[in-house]
Amino acid sequence: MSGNEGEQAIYCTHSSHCGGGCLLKVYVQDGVVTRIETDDQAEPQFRACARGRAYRQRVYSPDRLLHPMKRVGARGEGKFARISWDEALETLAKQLIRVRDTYGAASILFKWSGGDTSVFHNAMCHYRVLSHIGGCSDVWGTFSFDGGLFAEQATFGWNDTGNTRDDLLNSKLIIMWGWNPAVTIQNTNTAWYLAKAKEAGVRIVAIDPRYTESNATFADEWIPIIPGTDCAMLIAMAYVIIKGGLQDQAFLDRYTVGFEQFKAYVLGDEDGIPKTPAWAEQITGVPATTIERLAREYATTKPAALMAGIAPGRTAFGEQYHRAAITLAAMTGNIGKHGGSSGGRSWATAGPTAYFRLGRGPRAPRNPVEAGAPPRRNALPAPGVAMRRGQINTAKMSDAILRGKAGGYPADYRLLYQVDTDYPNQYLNVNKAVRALQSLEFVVVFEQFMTPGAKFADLLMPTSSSLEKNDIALDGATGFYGYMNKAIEPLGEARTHFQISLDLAAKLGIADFNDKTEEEWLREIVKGSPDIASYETFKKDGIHKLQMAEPYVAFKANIDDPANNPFPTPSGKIEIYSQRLADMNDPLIPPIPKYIEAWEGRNDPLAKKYPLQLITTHFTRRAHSQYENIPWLRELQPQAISMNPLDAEARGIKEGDSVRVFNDRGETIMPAHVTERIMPGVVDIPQGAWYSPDEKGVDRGGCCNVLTKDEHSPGGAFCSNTTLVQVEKA
Ligand SMILES: Nc1nc2c(c(=O)[nH]1)N[C@H]1C(S)=C(S)[C@@H](COP(=O)(O)OP(=O)(O)OC[C@H]3O[C@@H](n4cnc5c(=O)[nH]c(N)nc54)[C@H](O)[C@@H]3O)O[C@H]1N2
Ligand SMILES: Nc1nc2c(c(=O)[nH]1)N[C@H]1C(S)=C(S)[C@@H](COP(=O)(O)OP(=O)(O)OC[C@H]3O[C@@H](n4cnc5c(=O)[nH]c(N)nc54)[C@H](O)[C@@H]3O)O[C@H]1N2
Ligand SMILES: [Mo]
Repeated sequence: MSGNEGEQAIYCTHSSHCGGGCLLKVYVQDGVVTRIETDDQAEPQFRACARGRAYRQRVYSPDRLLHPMKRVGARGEGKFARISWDEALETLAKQLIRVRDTYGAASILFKWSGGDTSVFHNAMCHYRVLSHIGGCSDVWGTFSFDGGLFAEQATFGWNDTGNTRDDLLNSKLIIMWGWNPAVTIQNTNTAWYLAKAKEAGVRIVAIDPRYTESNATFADEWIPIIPGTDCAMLIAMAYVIIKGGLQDQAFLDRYTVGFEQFKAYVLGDEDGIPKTPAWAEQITGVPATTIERLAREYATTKPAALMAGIAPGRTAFGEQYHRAAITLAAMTGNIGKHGGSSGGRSWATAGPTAYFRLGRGPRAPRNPVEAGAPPRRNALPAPGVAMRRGQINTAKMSDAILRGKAGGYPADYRLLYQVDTDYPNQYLNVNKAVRALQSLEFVVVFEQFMTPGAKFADLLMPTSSSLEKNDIALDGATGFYGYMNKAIEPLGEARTHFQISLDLAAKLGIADFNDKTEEEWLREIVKGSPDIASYETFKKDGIHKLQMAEPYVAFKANIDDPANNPFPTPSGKIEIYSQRLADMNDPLIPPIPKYIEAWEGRNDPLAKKYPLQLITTHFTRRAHSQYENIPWLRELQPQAISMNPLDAEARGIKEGDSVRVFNDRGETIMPAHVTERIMPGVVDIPQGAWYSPDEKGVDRGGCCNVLTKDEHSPGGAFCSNTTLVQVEKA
């Protein structure tokens, strides 16, 4: 559509912690966004989903925070009074210095997350300020895929394990293992390539407790599986392959170490238990015949892409599932080949040689608090150094705040500096997180809305939306750089993260904090890219799509020319057996992938009291908790708990009934969605709904995290899919 008179169209790449990046065509008249369309440039187009198209309602939402505010009621009550930026920054500066001088810089706890997933205006702006004044305690462990990162580091020594998605068209068989990219965006256009693969006749098999939109649209076969047991199925597939002599022995001999030890475990030589399909059927609920058939199919169809989703890795022993998936990919010789897959995370960087080549942004001194910290017990040396920083795992943040040094943590935490994240809403065990928040001396939150987390702030700082700043974003199924053009001025007194960092640095009297404007920094960053010829063209088009001669395939160089490209592991090979893991001497981190039964699984004694397994999936209309308050998006789907008719009938529950979902950690009330699209014994609450406790402390907002356990796997995975609950009619 062309613009109306006086209306200007601006291309703005958009990326709000949603797993993708897309191009918005934003129409602006007299400084106001009038409507939003999407990519109408050359193919491949990076078209927006419902959230991007609804972004106008986010910008102009009546609950946008437009001014700094200070708390006037009790903490968590949500009563605030407007203050000036000057007072807000002065208060923050004083609190930071007070806490640092009284307790030490380690008592300042810095927690950040996605926000707008862009390279410049992000939480690092704040981190730089804190690093200048003595540092802060940081938190390690991504929410998303630490089980996968750990497994990749152990096995490949490297985390860029993904291919560009156009390579799916070279596959003969795609296994979507706990992967739902039609809904949970993992690089914009992934579902488009799956659709093209489907059209081209590629066979697609889905393994998931739910019959998802992706399964319904793309899969030829759906195999339901008991959550948290995927590793057992993969190991039984290895059994079938070994017994049938179907493994690619030449590949294993040339590129891997430790297959023999794994084989001994699989065949039962090690522990007397052969890991047969019948053994796995008891654990996974998947018929032995199905496991046998899929194993043979995967081993004999070449090339085949085992797309190991990250949700099965967010479980009690998530890294074992990822290690097993990589091992199967090696056994079938699918690593480093077109149409194959490394078996690493379904959502991993396809690069860095393919994209992400940008220049340097602002620098900061190393955070003095974490600089001298001892390495974590289960940290492996790997390029993902950022993942190693910090001494508290994300899953343990509430515990660390509540127990501090007495609980074995490195410090007592007094001040929480919260950027681009929704603590407590997105964190395991919300009721514990609330107790942790109440125990702190000071909480500052940088927010756009009065979220569940914002309500607990002592000081609330309004941040600008995606359309109110210039920045650069990435995240396509094939490579692109996106320019996030500033379409309008920040609403009210909202400020960008960069601007806030400059203002705070000035208040704290930090000399030489910055010497460039936003524009100068972005030019500097682009200038460092060998891919982008002209900053002006990039900015005008809002996107620079990379033209590649062929799809990018992870580890292709290591496989094509191993002599010159050893894997960055101690042995230089793919480590099915990892000596580094053996050296950890922890039975829960075995040197070869093993099935370890989860706590809060079906055989846990707790299952008598709480017999349903809860999974907490990512939702179409939200990016985590973001967009929950957008009316156009709320119209799309109700927040509800999905349950199988067998489980519903046994409890007298009908579609739409209000139900209580509870365990010893908490309770939430929401409507039931009774559907055969989820297997019996499993319930699903889409994550991200806003925690809204009633006067009795029962959540009425549909927030799954009042139920989840604040625990991580031995390798660091956030265990948001390992939880037992009971459901009753409310
Ligand atoms: N629309 C939307 N897209 C998003 C996001 C969002 O919030 N909304 N968030 C983004 C981010 S940051 C992330 S980390 C990713 C998350 O991406 P994922 O983790 O892949 O997303 P989920 O929806 O949690 O899970 C994917 C599928 O795994 C299944 N599953 C759950 N547990 C198990 C299990 O134990 N075994 C098996 N086999 N399957 C299981 C679920 O039923 C679901 O269909 O998505 C990104 N994309
Ligand atoms: N039970 C359960 N819990 C989960 C998950 C799960 O699957 N199950 N998934 C986990 C995963 S994978 C993730 S990644 C986390 C996500 O957890 P978070 O990253 O904490 O979740 P978001 O909802 O993205 O929160 C970002 C917050 O930052 C605010 N914000 C402030 N400034 C800005 C800005 O400049 N831009 C933007 N865009 N936002 C800003 C937003 O308004 C929003 O409230 O949740 C985790 N929690
Ligand atoms: Mo995530």
